[in-house]
Amino acid sequence: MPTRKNEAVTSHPFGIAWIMSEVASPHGECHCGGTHGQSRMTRIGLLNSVRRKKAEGIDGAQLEVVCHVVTYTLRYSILPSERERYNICIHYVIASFLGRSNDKSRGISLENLNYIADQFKPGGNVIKVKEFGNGNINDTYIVTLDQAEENKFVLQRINTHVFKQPRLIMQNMRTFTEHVHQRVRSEGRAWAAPHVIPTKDGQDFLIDEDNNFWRAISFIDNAQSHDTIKDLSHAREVGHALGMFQNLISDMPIESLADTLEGFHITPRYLQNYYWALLKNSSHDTPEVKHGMKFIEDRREFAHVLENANLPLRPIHGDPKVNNVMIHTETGKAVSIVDLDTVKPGLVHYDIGDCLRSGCNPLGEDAEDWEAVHFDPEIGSAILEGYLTEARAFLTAADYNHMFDAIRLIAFELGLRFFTDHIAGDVYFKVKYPGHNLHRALVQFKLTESIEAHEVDIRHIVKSAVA
Ligand code: GN1
Ligand code: MG
Repeated sequence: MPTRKNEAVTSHPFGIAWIMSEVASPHGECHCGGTHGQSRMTRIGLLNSVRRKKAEGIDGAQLEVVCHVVTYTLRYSILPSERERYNICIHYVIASFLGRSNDKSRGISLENLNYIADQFKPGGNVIKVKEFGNGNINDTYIVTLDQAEENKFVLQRINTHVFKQPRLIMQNMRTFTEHVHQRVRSEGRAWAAPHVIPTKDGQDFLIDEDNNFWRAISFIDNAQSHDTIKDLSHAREVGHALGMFQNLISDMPIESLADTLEGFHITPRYLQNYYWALLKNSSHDTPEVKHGMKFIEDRREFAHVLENANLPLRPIHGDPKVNNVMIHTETGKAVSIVDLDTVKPGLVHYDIGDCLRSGCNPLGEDAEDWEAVHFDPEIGSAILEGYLTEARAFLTAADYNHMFDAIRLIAFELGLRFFTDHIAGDVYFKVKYPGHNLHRALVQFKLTESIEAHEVDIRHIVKSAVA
């Protein structure tokens, strides 16, 4: 009798048969950089692992990782030797079967998670803790309680390699929430701001015995987010949400917010980190890496455009990508922007650029075919229209002059960040397969190219949205 998990494997849209045919396909061999015989070794090794582990039971998500690994090794000749490619493949496959990857995010037992969730529960008993969302930095879980009201909350383990002073995040969250609750009350808006749920002994966070930093925040009911824009009305709502968010915090003194992540969105700093990473790590001679290096070199001067523009520091969100905007499930209206770890002083242009680079890329950050990635000006126009209904209240003429630069820069910057992390050995962003960061970088570079090609349109869109 097959186990339930084995059934999931065979009925998975990719399926074992798919992997086998993909691995055996001639296009794979000509891109893999090895000889026929060597490719077979990779193939046989992988399939043996898959078969061995299949007998133990694997699920669809794990199989997806396998697919990524297989297609990666065939598509990119990034690793210097066939033997190395083989070893890394096997490492990732096995790690994914065991429920671990190199993302440093796993390894917490369900028992521990339940125990930690229990320390925060605002009432009732914990009945389920489930991984949630697809954040690249922190680990997020949804906790379900056995009570009728407020029966869910969000539990997060903050990545302290990235956020070195997580207490500052909690401090900002308190300041921010108080301010926004007051503003929303006085202006009578339908807007939800997630709040901190304290531990049973009244603390904002919990540090477990392995020194992990945990915090809990309220769950926004009847709302959901999407990874890409669904239609133009969704685009307008995403833009509107960002305008509303920035407007709600526009009167907070920047001194009241701590800098939770030094250097965040300062593109010249990322450029410096990139050169460091190149110096410290060897072997950059694959076609994809060479392409990325040339792409960055050609835009080296441009990296300074916003930092040199004399724009004012204001409170910003820092990460207003499409899937951080919560949309009401019935009305389709935006009701909140979540992920408040990078609410801090910055340039509103970082937010505008981030919202558009994420919203106007219909194929998404993980687009399978990076060469097909493009910027959609129609979506851009709808996002800006929604944004400006709120943001007109606080933007100045100088702000408008740098909108095109912002959109181009943040796409480039994210590509640069992913690329640097690839060169540095995947130390910052979580990855699901070897080469994931390189792939993500190629997606953002392609998007940047498309933004550059649409310069006249985008400048025109900004002008007409402002008029
Ligand atoms: C990271 O973890 P997540 O997905 O919320 C990153 C953002 C990037 C984003 C790209 C603190 O955000 O800057 O735009 O990935 N956050 C941090 O998806 O670096
Ligand atoms: Mg984030």
